[in-house]
Amino acid sequence: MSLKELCQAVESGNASKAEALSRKLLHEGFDPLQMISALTETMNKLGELFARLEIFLPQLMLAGEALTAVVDILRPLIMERGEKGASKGKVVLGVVKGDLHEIGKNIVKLMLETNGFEVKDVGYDVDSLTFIKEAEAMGADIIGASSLMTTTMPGQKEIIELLKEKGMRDRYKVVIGGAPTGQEWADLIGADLYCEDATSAPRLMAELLNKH
Ligand code: B12
Repeated sequence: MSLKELCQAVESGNASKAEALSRKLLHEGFDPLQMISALTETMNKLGELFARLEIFLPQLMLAGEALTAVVDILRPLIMERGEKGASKGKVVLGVVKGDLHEIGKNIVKLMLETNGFEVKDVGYDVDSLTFIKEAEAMGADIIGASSLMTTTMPGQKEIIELLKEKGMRDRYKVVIGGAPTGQEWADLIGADLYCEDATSAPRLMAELLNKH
């Protein structure tokens, strides 16, 4: 029994096998965050196979569903370990317009909540104005925007531009993430922070808020 088998089960889109294996691994004392990180690599690999037409959409969909099933099993455990106490900050979190990739965003939400942040999940395929309206309604500190496609990355930029237009840029920190994004893109669009993964996000976001 190994992490590799779990990755293979997700890769082949076998959700029930992936669920059973993740339960076993947990039972053996495996770290749930280590599992998520290995499975993220598996999904990146699948993305490459998909781009090379070596696998097709149905396989991506099944793998996505299997990963979601595993995350559902890991969630209570990660939550249990979470910090309790005063809120570290309020975050509006969503996936930008035109983009339906929500697995990463859901993991970020889980990690933020278990590390003392309040999160308003605005879902996926969210237009820029909605991010801002939700941030106003929540009195958020941070707007977190995920994008998984080069074609939807401009949505992150649009949020920042719209904040500027409204004279509200100083009110919220804008944090971006998602596989095709990066520090260079964050600098280019003037985002306050780029996070490569969900594990580092709570610490980096807390640092960002404490800076000011
Ligand atoms: C699974 C998947 C799908 C699933 C999504 C299921 C779901 N419910 O989310 C399905 C099958 C539906 C799908 C559909 C499509 N997909 Co797709 N998909 C993927 C795949 C393989 C994995 C994504 C994933 O879940 N990764 C696992 C998670 C855990 O990682 P993550 O999302 O990167 O998130 C982590 C970090 O990035 C970070 N993070 C992410 N967001 C944020 C936000 C903040 C604020 C912070 C702090 C951190 C953070 O934290 C997360 C956890 O560590 C990627 C490949 C890839 N390299 O990403 C392609 C990929 C994104 N898809 C792609 C494509 C082309 C499509 C389709 C257009 C295919 C089609 N022909 O229909 C559609 C588009 C649908 C749409 N409009 O959005 C391309 C995009 C290419 C591009 N233009 O950039 C990719 C890159 C594959 C490829 N190489 O061709 N897809």
